[in-house]
Amino acid sequence: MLVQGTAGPYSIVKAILPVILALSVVLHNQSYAETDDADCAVVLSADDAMRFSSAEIVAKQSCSVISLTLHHTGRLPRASMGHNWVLTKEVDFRGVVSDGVMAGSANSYIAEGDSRVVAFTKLIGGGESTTISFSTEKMKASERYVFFCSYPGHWGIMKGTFLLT
Ligand SMILES: [Cu+2]
Repeated sequence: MLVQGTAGPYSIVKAILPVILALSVVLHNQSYAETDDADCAVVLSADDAMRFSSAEIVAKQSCSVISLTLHHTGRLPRASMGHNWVLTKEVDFRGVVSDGVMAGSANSYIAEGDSRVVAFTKLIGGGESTTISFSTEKMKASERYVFFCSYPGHWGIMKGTFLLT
């Protein structure tokens, strides 16, 4: 080892490295959800401040079916602060959103039979939860997927990336 003593730049890096690593783990955990090894399940929440609890979901390719649960932890009703969870390819996002607005609240803001939609939950209000299961058979690890809430205007903020790894 060439570096000796404790005052060199190398030592400083070495000293703060655990702090950097610990911090990155903390930050990571705040915006990240992944499928559980045992049951390929993802649990996500959304609140009255129009936020999903995760900005990124990582799912294992080995999961042929994924279960997704959305909890609305807020108090506002479905009509004014409804949330759902919709999964599409990133390229399809805009089209699905604008057709969803036309489809209206009764259809959870998803156009009926929209084949661009990989999976979606119904629209729920504060205090409610919903769970869906969907197949990953037609999904590709090379494709870019996004998830979002299709309630009008929410998708500007309530949007994240979905990775298959
Ligand atoms: Cu929403």
